[in-house]
Amino acid sequence: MLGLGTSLVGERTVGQDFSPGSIAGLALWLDASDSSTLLNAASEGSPAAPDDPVFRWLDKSGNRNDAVQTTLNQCGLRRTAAQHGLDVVEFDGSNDNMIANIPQIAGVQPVIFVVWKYSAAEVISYGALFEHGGAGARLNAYFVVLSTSFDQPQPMLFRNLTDLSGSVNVAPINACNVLAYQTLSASEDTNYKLGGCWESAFTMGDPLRLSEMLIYSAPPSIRDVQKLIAYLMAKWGVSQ
Ligand SMILES: [Ca+2]
Repeated sequence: MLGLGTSLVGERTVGQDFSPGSIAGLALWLDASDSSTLLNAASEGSPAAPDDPVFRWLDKSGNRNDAVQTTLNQCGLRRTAAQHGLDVVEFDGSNDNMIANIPQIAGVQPVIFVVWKYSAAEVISYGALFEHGGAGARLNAYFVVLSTSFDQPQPMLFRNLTDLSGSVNVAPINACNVLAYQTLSASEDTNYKLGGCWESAFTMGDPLRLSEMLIYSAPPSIRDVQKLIAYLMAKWGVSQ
């Protein structure tokens, strides 16, 4: 673990030409503000029109770890100018989801940055903005929070952190959040399901919006984590 606290979000100064790709280890970069990456066919196709389903979300890391959904009614929708003037992908909280496969690197605990917004005060049962799959991984996905733009527990982000069995308060409602996590298991981090749980019996319950997601297979330095959080907060109009 990096052992970082919430204080590291205090640094906001990042050059406008900063790119997450300038920091080593970037394995996945999903950026909803780039409409050229939200495609209307699983086999790639063309950029999705406003409010249309997104079948493939192109990975901008250069690793081709695209997130994909092949079933029409399980696709998230492209929502334009939805957050700080930028597009987002909206998942319905029912059955929408996309899956991105990140090649596992032995012994490495990935660091994840995510910008998201949820529209309800609580999440039902095993809600999860994303979780990872694989043998045994569905039962326990352990993460540690490196930084958050607010001080609230985030069980909705990952399934079953601590045997969740009822509704969980996820206030504040409709606030855009920037979070950084490091996984505690290096052996189960391969398949990331964005926007929903693996088990269809468990749902988010209400729509959620995903703005940007970064996964680093090589944990960035504390300094670079600060840069990344500052970049995401400025870009998506998130204040402390
Ligand atoms: Ca749906």
